[in-house]
This record gives sequence, structure tokens and C-alpha cells, in this order.
Amino acid sequence: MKVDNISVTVFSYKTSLVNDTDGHTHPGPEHDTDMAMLSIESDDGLKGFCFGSPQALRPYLLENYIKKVFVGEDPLRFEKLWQSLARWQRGSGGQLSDKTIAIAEMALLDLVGKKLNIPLWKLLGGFRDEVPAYGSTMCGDELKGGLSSPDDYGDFALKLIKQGYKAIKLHTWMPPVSWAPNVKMDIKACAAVREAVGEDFPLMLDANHWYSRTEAFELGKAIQELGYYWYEEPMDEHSSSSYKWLADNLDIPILGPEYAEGKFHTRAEWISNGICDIARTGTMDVGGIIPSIKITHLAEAFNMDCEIHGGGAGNLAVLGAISNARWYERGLLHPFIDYNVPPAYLHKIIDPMNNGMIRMPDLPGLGEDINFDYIKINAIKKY
Ligand code: XYH
Ligand code: MG
Repeated sequence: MKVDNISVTVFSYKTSLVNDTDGHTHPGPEHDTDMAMLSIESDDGLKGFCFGSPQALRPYLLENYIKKVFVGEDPLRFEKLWQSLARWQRGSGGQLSDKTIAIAEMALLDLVGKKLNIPLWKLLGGFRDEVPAYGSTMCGDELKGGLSSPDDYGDFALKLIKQGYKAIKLHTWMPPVSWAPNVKMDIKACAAVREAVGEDFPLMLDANHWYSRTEAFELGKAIQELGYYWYEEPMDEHSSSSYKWLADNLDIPILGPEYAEGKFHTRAEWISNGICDIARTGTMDVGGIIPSIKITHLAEAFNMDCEIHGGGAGNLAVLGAISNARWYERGLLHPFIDYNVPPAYLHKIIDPMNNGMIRMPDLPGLGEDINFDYIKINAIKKY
């Protein structure tokens, strides 16, 4: 089996999700946006797919990296191919991102799963058939009836419990919200949710990424007293000594790093040096499923949980494979958005929830049920 052909289809679809200047997602007016689908085809006619931004799959990266490393190679040797691609990053002048590597790797693994006719989560370990979901809110906003006040968060938390979620993570207000960040408001939102859900319901906070040590400590002390389960990303993750200081001075588990570069090398430093109490990885943050599995296994060796950043097929595959994660991050959620409506290019979402649980997909590979007809009709360009 050899990789024979690699192509990208860029297509248009409608969305009501918008990103603010800090890159956070919010509800907005419905508009057209573009998505790219990477296709990796083998010489026996099988195809693996993964979706990503057109920027992450632009022709320059396809021709100079993905094709050069994958074409003519056996996709079953995915560790070898991942290493080959990742090692080209240093000389790429910043062009070859972890996200691009992740998309390429996941399309390759999707092909492998189809060749072996097995879901990836099972091929990589098959530890569990289902996983409990926590509802991960969008960041706060100034939308009336949205997430614009502590009471809005409390009200939304009750709705999420009615939908079946077994835990809830707040993302509170951040710039460009006019008065954010604001520790006191974050504490009020966390207190309002604790008041609404009762004292035993698992709650987590994912805070503004740029608080100082003193602000992060004040906020952490408050949510510790409110019985929160973990505390995530209150400071810039490039200062690992700040997180070590915070973890040493608080009892509430510190979770991370989420976005810090450096894949398993950075996370090995956080895990082995007690900079975090719960490790974190996400396929798009560290270059795919393979590095994510390595990070979770390393955390396991330190008796540490490793929670997975974000939803989606790749992260679900990691969760199904490993033992030391407790939750699936289902989101991002908002009172104005119906998360269960799939994007037009999928026949159904990968993560339907039943009684707060997400079942692992049955389809081989990543398990996504792709609407190829929609993509063909709405294709903008193919290369
Ligand atoms: O704010 O849109 C966002 C980010 O995507 C952020 O929520 C991220 O998922 C995260 O921090 N998850 O834990
Ligand atoms: Mg986070």
C-alpha cells in the first residue's frame, strides 16, 4: 500500500460562528466561510480525509511538505511519516505549523483506519467505548441574554445540566469585551454558576490568558474556595515558572499547557517538573493524534491525568484510546447556538450526546460521516 495522490478541495459553507480579535469564538450573523478538505488516496483506491483551514492547507504547504513526505510511502508507517514531516518544521521558516501537520497526519490515519477497517480509537488502544462530556462555554460577551453577566452564566449552566452535561467549564470575559479582563467579574460568574448547580457538580474555569501572577492567584484562590475541579490558562503559558509558582501556591489542580508550542517536549517539562497537576494536549495544538498519544502516555507514567483540548474526531480518537483522561470537551457552547446541528458538510456531528455521554464512532478511521455531495456542489477550487 502506497500513498498515491494528495489533494485539497476548498469549499464554501454557511456559519453563524465568528472569531473576535483574540481568536475566540462567538455567535454572530450567518455568513459564508471557506473550509478545506485534505484527501490522501492510496494506490488501492482508498481515501483518508481531514478538514482544516484553507490557510493551513494552502498549495505551498501541500507541494513543498505534505506531498514530498507522504507520496510513495506506506501510510501504515505513520510514525515514520509523522517524524519526517515534523522535522521539516524547523527549516520551514514558520510556514509549517502544528495545525498543518495535525491535519495531514489525521488524514493519513483516517486512510490507515479505512485500510484496516477499524475505528482509530480502537486501533490505538480501544480503552473505552464512551466518555462523559463537559459543556465548554464560549467566552463571555456583551450580548443580551447571551453570556453577558454572572446571572447569564448561572442560567446557562442550568440549561446545560438539563441537556445532560456531567460537568461545565466556563470561559469568562476577555478582550475585546470592553471592560475585560476583570478578576472580580470572573469570580462573580464562577460563584453564580456554583450557586446555580449546587456544591457537588464538577466545574472548571478557563480564564483570561494574560493575567499576572497576583491576578491569577486571587482568581485561583476564589474558585478553589468554590470547589472548582481545575483551573486552566490564567496566564501566558510561555512562563512555565509562573505556572510552577501558581501550582505551588494553590490547592486547586492547575491544568495545562494548552497552546504552548513544543509538542511533547514542552509537555514533558510541565509534567516532569510539577508545573501542572493535570496535563493537556489537543491534536491541533501538538501536531496530531500520534504526539497526543505520546503526551498522554507520558502523563500516565507520572500518575497524571491528561485532558484533551477541544472536540472533534481526532480528539475523540485519542480519548477512546487512552485511560488517563476523564472528560470530552464538548463545545464551544452558547445560549444562541444549537451545537447539535452539524455543519452542512457533515451528515451528522461526530459527538452526539446521550445522557451526558459521548459514544466512540463505529465507522473506520476518524469516523466522520462526510457529505461529499455538498462539498462537490459548493467547491470553490481543488489543487
Ligand atoms: O475561545 O474559541 C476559543 C478557544 O477555542 C478556546 O475556548 C479553547 O477552545 C479552549 O481554551 N478550550 O479549553
Ligand atoms: Mg482552554
